[in-house]
Amino acid sequence: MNMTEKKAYTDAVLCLTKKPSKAHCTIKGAKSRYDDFQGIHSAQTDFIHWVGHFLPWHRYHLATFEKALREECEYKYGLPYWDWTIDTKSGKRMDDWPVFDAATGLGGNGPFIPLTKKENPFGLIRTGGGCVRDGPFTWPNFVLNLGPTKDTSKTNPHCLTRDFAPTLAAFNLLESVVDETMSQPDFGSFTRRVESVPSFTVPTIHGGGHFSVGGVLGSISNAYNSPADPIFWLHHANLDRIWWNWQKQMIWSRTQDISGPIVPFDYENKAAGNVTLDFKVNLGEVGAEVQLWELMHIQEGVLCYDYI
Ligand SMILES: [Cu+2]
Repeated sequence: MNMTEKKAYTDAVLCLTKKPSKAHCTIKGAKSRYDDFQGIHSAQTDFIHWVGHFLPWHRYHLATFEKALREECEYKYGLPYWDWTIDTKSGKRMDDWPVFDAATGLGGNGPFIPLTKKENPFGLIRTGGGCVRDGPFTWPNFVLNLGPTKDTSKTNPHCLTRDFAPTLAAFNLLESVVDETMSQPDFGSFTRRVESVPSFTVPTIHGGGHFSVGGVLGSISNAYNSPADPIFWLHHANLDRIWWNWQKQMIWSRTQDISGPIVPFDYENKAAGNVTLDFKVNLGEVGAEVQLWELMHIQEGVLCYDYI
């Protein structure tokens, strides 16, 4: 992305935070259009992670967010993605990664807030925790109204927080982890490799992006409200790009390959079955109900975009 495109993206995100919510009948605490997109993720968090439709649901969420940027905020480009392997390879300190630049990126870390052992049970080495201090998304220019709890009926204006954990970036956000993910033979094993296990013991590209930036106290580490951090969209677009790259290796079969549990963590199918192509997902008031087959190809069904 050039400077003009980067500025257009951050301007368009800020614009969405100034437009009134259209989903506040169901997401009662939502004030802005940006809240709508955070709120629908929050409301559905317990049903869209550790399931077969994790990747398609987030693909649909991203495409609908991009549509809002373009149709409601005069954004003329595509949703950007963040290929963190470039940054981990660069050898630069996380604070110096271009994506966090105050002038041309999304701003950097929050100030350090010490935590007790109880408050940081996994003992993560983290370096921030407070409100983001520079860049386009500082308080009160950028206001989040939902969270940090999962109750979307309450309006609670607060700042964006970040809590960089550079050791997690160095452990998870690597080309070798992408390669291992890309080498999975079928969708079931691919998506499990993306989500991996909910701990910090196995490197994973999904959790790696969330927790490297969000540590313990950062907005993007909050499972329900992670879209609060505008870097959420860039991280998930990169995961979606990796899924698409995997699909393109065998385009015909892999755009029809879906599996994984309907019920979170039900990998043994003890509670219910696996999702199939006619499984339905929705974005509530934010986007219509669709079937998974409509989300399998990024230029077919309800989607029309590409990665360059
Ligand atoms: Cu999510």
